[in-house]
Amino acid sequence: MTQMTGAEAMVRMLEAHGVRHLFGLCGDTSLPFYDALARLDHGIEHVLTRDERHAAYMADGYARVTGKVGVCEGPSGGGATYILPGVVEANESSIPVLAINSDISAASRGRYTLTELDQEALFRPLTGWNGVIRSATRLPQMVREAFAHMTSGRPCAAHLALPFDVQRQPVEVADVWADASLGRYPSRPQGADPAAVLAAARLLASATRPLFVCGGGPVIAGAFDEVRRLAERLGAPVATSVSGRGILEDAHPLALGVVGSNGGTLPTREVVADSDLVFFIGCRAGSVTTEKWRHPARDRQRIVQLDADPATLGANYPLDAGIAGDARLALAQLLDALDAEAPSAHASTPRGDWGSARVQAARAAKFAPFAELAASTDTPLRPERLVSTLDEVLDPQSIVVADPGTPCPYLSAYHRIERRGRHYWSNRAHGALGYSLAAAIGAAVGSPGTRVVAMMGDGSFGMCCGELETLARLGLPVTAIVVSNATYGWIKAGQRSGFEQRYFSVDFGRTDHARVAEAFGVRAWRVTEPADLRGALAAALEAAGPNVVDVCCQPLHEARAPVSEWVA
Ligand SMILES: Cc1ncc(C[n+]2csc(CCOP(=O)(O)OP(=O)(O)O)c2C)c(N)n1
Repeated sequence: MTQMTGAEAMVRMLEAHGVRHLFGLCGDTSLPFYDALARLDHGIEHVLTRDERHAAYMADGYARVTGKVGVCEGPSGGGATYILPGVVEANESSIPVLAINSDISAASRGRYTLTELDQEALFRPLTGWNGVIRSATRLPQMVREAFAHMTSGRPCAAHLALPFDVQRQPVEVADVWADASLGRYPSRPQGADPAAVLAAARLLASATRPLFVCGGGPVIAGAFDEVRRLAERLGAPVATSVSGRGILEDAHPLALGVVGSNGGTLPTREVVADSDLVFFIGCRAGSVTTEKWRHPARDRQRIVQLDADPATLGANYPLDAGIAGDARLALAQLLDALDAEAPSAHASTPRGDWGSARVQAARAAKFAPFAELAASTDTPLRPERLVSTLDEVLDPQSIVVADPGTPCPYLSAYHRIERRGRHYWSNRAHGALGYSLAAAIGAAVGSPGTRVVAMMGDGSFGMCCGELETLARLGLPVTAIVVSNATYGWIKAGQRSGFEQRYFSVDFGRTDHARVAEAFGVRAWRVTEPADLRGALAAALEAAGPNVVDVCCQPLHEARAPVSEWVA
């Protein structure tokens, strides 16, 4: 056999890039592709989802825990528009997700064919790379291009449209090959310009109160040792964005935790404000992490930035030094440069009360009021009690995914990270409600045997509960915790703090989420009394399969959430 069909070639190209899981849902224009998946022996497991949006979120969660490209698929028309939100989140979060939508045949274009839409134009501004495969002879090369773009430089999402007729056209077998290393990320990490490294090293060495703010970049790059060694050498507190959680375990004396408007607290903000040099590592210095560019302040602190994407450097702050490069490689170069410049000086000597002493004081000030509220037996149950009890019963090997609303600020601030790596995250690019359940399913597929917790508000639950069927069918060890407060609490809190409590169109009815879960065949607990919480959570986390814990919680507008705009 010297030829195969386009559909078969797509399956073989995915296989050749090391793809083992494919999340998605069927459609008329996908039939040849599905038939190839059914007929060929390829080792790819197809995970049938109930919505393309969640297929993309699953691919995202899968990519975050495996270090591999996550792949999702759906049909033309609605399949393409529905898959889009997950592709956008992955792209902006630097997570390599490949979305494939089948498409109508070339001959059907412009004839009011059902599901016709311009997929190329739709995905162009929202992916790092995309294209319509207009001829099967181009298919192998286009798949290779997609993988190369997704996993090199700043990782990104890619989209391929696979027309129906192309799925049936012939492809030469000899053209079907791949560089399997492009199936993982970062695939082609690049070191930094030595002159830029030297300039940054000199600034860091001369700072008296240096502080790091790590984004998701060093986590993606696997720069765990490099960040720790550099921080210890300089005695620098290590703060993170929400996406940077896990770069250092919380038990490390220099781990300051999250800073910014979502999960940051006044004590941690003060450490940022008191530093004389802030080093953004794989962090874009966006609005949330910097509290709208107020912390750090442009005029009082020196700023150094390192990023895999050169365009990010200096986008938000004028830089005293900027380094373009992979965080793991560039930080190793920085350590070497510091050794060469000043072999003995600045060797892990905390300066005055800077460094670990300052971090410990800030952590104590941050956690004291939290612990007080966590001990409260008030009804409805306080979010502090929920997060604190979860950490008491959670196996540290677990993975936790947070939706926006109550989960993101509370978990980002107070959930204890016991080991380095991507074990906790939230969808911080767009913060769309309804992400965590599907991302947790993807993470559970990618990390077999690991308990994965998805914490969501009831607003999020309403946007994702259809995937409880997928969860029940797969029997995965996912625990969904629903913060039930019958309101879009985050927005209501904004109406309270910024609009004189003129509450408008934010409250909805109370759902019994446990009964909904049971209807899908998922075991569930409903908790209304604080005294019952621990038992329910422990039972859910110990159980073998999927489950839901519905917790009636204090709404955000009445709580003391770590959200700086409301605290102020
Ligand atoms: C898809 C989407 N629509 C709207 C928003 C705006 N938004 C941000 S937080 C929030 C309320 C969240 O409500 P819920 O999930 O019930 O959690 P709570 O804040 O009550 O804890 C809304 C509507 C969003 N983030 N995503």
